[in-house]
Amino acid sequence: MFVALFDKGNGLEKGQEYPFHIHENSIKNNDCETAGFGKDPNYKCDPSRPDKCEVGDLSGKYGDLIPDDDGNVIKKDYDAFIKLDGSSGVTGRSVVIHLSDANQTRYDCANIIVQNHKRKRNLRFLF
Ligand SMILES: [Cu+2]
Repeated sequence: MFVALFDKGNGLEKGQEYPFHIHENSIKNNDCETAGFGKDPNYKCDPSRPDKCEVGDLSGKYGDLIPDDDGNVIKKDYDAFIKLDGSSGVTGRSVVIHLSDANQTRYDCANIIVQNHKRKRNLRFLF
């Protein structure tokens, strides 16, 4: 499955790195705290062994988001472990972008909406 992340730059700053993960819940009332649990903060995955990574640890597998001069981020990667449906699927969950601070402050978030479901090939996160 292709994971595509496209950020139109709503305040992301050049020179900063932003971790991002899939979180367990969908977001309610535009409050990123309602996304619930994301990555285990005590587990760091090895990008060369994505099969050992938490499925939702996108920055662990593919690196943090690094904005360009205009604050835009386009990140695309093939991920063989993310599924759309089922108990471990991403449908109904969310993506959270964090600051690289000690608290992993939740900077922004969005619900995952599956498009082109017939193709089951393309997952896009739009912020
Ligand atoms: Cu997270």
